[in-house]
Amino acid sequence: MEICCTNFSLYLQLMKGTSEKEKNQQKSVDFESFKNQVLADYKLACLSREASLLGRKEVLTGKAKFGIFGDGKELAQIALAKEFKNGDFRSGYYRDQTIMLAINELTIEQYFAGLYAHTDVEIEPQSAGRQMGGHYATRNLDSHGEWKNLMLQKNSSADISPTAGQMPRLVGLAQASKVYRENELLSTTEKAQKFTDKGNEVAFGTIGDASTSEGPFWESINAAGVMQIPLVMSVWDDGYGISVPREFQTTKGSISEALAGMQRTEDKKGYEIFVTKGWDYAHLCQTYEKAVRLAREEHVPVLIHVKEVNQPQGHSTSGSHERYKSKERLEWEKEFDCIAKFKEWILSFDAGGNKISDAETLDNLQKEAKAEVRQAKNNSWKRFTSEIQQELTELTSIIESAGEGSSQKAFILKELEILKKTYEPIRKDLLNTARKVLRLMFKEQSQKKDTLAAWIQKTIESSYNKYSSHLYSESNSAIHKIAAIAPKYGQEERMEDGRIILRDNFKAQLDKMPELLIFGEDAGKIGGVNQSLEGLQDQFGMNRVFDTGIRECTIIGQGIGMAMRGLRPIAEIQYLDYLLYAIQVLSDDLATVQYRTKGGQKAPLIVSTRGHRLEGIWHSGSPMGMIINALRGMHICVPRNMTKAAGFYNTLLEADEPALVVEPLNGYRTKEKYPENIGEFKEALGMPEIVEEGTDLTLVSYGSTFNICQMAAKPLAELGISVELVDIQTLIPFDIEHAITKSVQKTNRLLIIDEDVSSGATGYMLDKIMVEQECFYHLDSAPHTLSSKDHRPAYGSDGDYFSKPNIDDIVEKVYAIMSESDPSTFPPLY
Ligand SMILES: Cc1ncc(C[n+]2csc(CCOP(=O)(O)OP(=O)(O)O)c2C)c(N)n1
Ligand SMILES: [Mg+2]
Repeated sequence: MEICCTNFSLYLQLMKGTSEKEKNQQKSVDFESFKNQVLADYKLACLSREASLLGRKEVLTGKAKFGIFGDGKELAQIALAKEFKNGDFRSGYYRDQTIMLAINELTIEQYFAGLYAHTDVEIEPQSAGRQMGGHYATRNLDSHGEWKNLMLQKNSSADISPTAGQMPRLVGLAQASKVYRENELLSTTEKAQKFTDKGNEVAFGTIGDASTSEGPFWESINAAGVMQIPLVMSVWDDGYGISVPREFQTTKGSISEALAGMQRTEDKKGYEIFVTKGWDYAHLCQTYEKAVRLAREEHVPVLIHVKEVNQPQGHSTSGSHERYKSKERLEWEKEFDCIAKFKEWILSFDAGGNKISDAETLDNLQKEAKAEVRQAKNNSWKRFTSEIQQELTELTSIIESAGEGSSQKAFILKELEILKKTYEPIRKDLLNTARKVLRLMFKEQSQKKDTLAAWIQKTIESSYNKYSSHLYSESNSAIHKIAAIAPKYGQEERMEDGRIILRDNFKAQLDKMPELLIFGEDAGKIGGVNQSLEGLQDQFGMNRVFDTGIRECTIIGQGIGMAMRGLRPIAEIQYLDYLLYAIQVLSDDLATVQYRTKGGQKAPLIVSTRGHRLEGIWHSGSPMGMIINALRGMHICVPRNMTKAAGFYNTLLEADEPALVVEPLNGYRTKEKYPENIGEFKEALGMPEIVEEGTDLTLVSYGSTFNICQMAAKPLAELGISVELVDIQTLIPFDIEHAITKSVQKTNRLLIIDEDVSSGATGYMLDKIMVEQECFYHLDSAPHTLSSKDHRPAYGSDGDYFSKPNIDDIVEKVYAIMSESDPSTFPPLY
């Protein structure tokens, strides 16, 4: 189905004979291949349309859950796909089935497998049934989680459902081309050959007209205009966002008019803005050819506002568009249906007697398309159901056999009958019946019952791979496979500010890894607000260490997109408090990349930020509970000093997983021992450190608060209390080897302290320790937590003292626990 036709739009012009010179060239053009190309496009448009029509039926008859289709957008997408080359990337949304079909990265069978949620990745390669239909992706990793050669295929980053959620990542995908083009040392490395041909790749973005209202759209468009990166942005403008019309969405009711100020001029860089119509084949082809050439060759971002697009079946399978579109609009949509218009154009085409086709041929192509789609759908359904049928046959015989000799036989067979009568049963129906039958037999003991129980367990276990694998990397570069290396210290003890250790470590890594980039607000010229990147831009250049605008969401997007193209970005968010501007993209996009593709894509982005104690409501937050709950799928490191932080960066740079490192804000000017093996030592994740041994109570904490807990150890010792200090070091993964419970086995008391709100990260830790580690067996006192006040921290040192756990609070909390269990030794203080 692939379309390859160079100079296609020029050809159209030539055939129309718009100038004398062109007329003369006309003869040299092969009309036959042009004609075949147009007919192939027509057939593809029909195939895609039939898939939409039949897709809707599959949902309405209950075989698929939900459908959202690309009908009405076929022609524009065919024009776009003509310009899509190997190595290019798409970052789009649920209307793009025709692009995916045209670039040969989706078959009609796969499209239906997606609708049915087929869990076999070979059959449903977009997401192995994890995402609803209409969410597309290519397989960019091999079965071991290693990069394929992305220059040998056309690539699509994996779609997400939040509207405009594709935008931040798009910026990074396009920026990668610029990074590769401007850094020859990098683009000529062997590794880079899998990702680039000197930065000639284009990133294609698509979005609906209404979703341009979202903040990430504007932020991304501005960032791409500032950076001048090869981004080709298509807006499919059908005039509605579900039912809300364009006039409620966009200033002047037109995205190209609203963005007109971004149009580049002779002396100012900006966008090249194109306007075209979704039903005008010739103009669409000409527009895309021009626009993509500009982006590819000159790295000018372009916007293509595709107007007069329609949606013949309405928004999705939930509801009909008759509810909100006027009669006139609905009639217009019929008249200006892009396939009907394409047909008219083909039939009226006449270049000096050369015609493309007649009505009968086109009707036949349409009929062929219909038959092919129906056949593909049937094949897909058969494959989907045959697996479950096999499981059903197996279960039926197990249940029948279990029923024999059971006192509950009549009830068991009744359950089986209900299952057998279920129309198109799914796994849930099978398991539901099996588990009910097992419960019916709860008082019996027989081998047949055991066989049933074993079947249930086996089926649940195998569902892990189907529905729950790949939340984290399963490749050889997974975090847990990276061996730790301790920092080494020489004879002479050298003490340095924490920031120097970080800086020198980044320097060593930048030296080693040409694909490493570090960027963020103030990260470039001044070397970071805390000087932890001091001098690195001078040394490594503006392409490796650079400033960005103040736009956290797209800083993360830059990181995601570049990480998907083989680069190793460290994206800096200036303060932890401002991570909230990026939490949506981190949570919805970055944290789900591996999971939503079942290991088909990865984005090993490291997000670096600094947080915890400083001053004022928005410079001292520590909302770790929110972060860990939003970012499952990422690793979260909370080092207590900069040597630890550097150790985490070194581990993460060897791994292929996304992670967040929260540097302790008050640690940049604190003296630390300077390791000799800078850039080499690596900290293991999920391994708490027992920093001080003790016997009376296990005190668990992390980050800046840990340092305060350490200060509390001395006054506690003076009170006769010996605490065992445990730094958890990473919140995700959390204490893999249950070091905390091992400590409590000795002390029998537990206190967890941090500076999040109550029941935030302390609630998470308590659950892990009590429920997962079953620590309660070893406790002689109730487990306790100590966290900050539930309001944001007040400004100033007194604000800090009264908002967050301070040394006195910690000492007294530990004392109170001891006093409760031994009041004669530790009489109450108050
Ligand atoms: C952040 C977010 N808000 C709301 C939705 C629900 N939603 C899904 S599609 C849609 C309308 C999008 O319209 P448009 O961008 O014009 O695309 P179209 O469907 O018309 O192609 C809405 C509101 C969503 N998916 N994500
Ligand atoms: Mg729309």
